[in-house]
Amino acid sequence: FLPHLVASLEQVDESYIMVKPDGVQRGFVGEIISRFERKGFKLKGLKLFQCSKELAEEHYKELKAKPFFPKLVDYITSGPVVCMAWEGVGVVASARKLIGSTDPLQAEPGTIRGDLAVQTGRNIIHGSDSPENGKREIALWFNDGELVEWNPAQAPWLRE
Ligand code: IDP
Repeated sequence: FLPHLVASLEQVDESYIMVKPDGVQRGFVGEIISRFERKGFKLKGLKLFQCSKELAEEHYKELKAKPFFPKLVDYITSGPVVCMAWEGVGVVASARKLIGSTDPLQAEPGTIRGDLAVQTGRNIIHGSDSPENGKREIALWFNDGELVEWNPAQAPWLRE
């Protein structure tokens, strides 16, 4: 394999990132967007949004059997969220690292949850857990016309 061929095979992923209602109420929208921007990922969609109970239940349907599910739906619908679609090579895994563990007390300092939160039930941010879920969640939270295809001018300075 020639190195340039290997590089071109690297998968471009999409991650659905959402500032949860506590993150919006606590004033962390700018800081959270900034961390993804600084890393070098590409923003494709962004909106402030009041989510319905139905959408919250669909988004978290894999957790439906959990005892905390009703409280989780109440939490996510308790105020506006900021919905984001981010694109890049490895963005799903990298976003999970930037976000940190589900329990903010277990999350490493330097991560978003490690720096800014103290409880699983108020962990301020969501990030897709697989490239498949990234695509599914972006399609769930955004309409086609809300996503923008564009070429960031910094691209050649981020990846050789
Ligand atoms: P993740 O957000 O780190 O991917 P998941 O296990 O997929 O974590 O859980 C989704 C969300 O459900 C968490 O971010 C958190 O808001 C909530 N959650 C998970 N476990 C608990 C719990 O034990 N108590 C309350 N809320 C929980």
